[in-house]
Amino acid sequence: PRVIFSGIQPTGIPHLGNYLGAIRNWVKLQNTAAPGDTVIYCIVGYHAITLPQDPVHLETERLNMLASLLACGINPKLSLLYNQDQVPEHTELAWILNCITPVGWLSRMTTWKSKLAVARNAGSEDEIDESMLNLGLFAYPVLQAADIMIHKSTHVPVGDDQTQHLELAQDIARAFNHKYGDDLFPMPQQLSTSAKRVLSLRDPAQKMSKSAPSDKSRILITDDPAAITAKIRGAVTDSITEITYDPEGRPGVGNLISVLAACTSEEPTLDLDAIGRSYQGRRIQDLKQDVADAVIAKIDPIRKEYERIRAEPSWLRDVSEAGTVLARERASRTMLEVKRTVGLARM
Ligand code: AQP
Repeated sequence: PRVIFSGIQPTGIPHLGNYLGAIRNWVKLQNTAAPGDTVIYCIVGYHAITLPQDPVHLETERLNMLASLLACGINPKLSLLYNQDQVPEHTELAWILNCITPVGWLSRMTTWKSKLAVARNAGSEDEIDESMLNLGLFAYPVLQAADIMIHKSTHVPVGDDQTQHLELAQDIARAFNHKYGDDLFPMPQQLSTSAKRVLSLRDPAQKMSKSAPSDKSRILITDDPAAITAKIRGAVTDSITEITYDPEGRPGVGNLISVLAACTSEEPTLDLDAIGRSYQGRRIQDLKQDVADAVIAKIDPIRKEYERIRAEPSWLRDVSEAGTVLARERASRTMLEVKRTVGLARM
């Protein structure tokens, strides 16, 4: 049986990229899991604090993310859904893994290298300066490996941007098994989605992101139809009037076509060129209207569900607490084995 695990940071309401690229697939995996499979989704607060967060805001975002995942269709009766920061075994295992992970492995991570580059060239409006390059940010991929390994996960649905981190988790699992001569941890496999990366509506050279400064760059799952229409009408494209699908040369238009396809079908093999051709002779405004309608059809039921769920914080806390209990049971079993293996079990 498979143990499927993935996580998301409580750094803001999920956007269309998080939904189409990750959460929608999580729901599908949950609903198609075989008997005996375990499906685990985790809100990773300890990852969020690797960058500065306002404490009051973070508390709210953790509840918002829980409500968002439930609104998108994660069902706590089918999936183990919980907050990482309520399960101390994650950080306990991370420390032990820190002690077998060469620093060189982490220095090679492209996420770290790009943050380093930004910080070194920091201007006044840059998001990261050198003081933010903390040890937690550097060691983040080890905590991610611990998140996966604490549940002995076998399958991890994450986007291509996470491939390097997942390979690192495999290296760490292998290093642990090798050092202690024990096959305690299975090799976690990446479960990729065929979903195209959703790009920023303001700058198609960037992906859509929770933390980008402009609200207009992303569509949130809580946006109402008027907001969605306005953001898509304002999406940056290019000056060519003809509509063609050329994701490299025309990323703005390509992004609209791929969002249209993703919202109207879950079929991964959908022919995006053909969709582009079907708009021949029509205006970009027509395409944008169709994209807005398709996004609204997908997002609006989720928004309504979110509003209903978010109005019940005590129920949300019950869901999180029930998840915590189950997650701790699993995690403490692994931790006991790990501590026995390492020589830290008894006094
Ligand atoms: N634009 C995107 N298109 C497709 N998938 C995306 N994901 C993120 N952005 C896009 C996928 O969403 C999952 C959860 O992401 P995360 O919260 O762990 O952080 P992230 O990848 O760094 O996403 P954000 O939205 O850009 O958040 P911030 O701004 O907090 O860093 C992942 O599976 C990711 O692949």
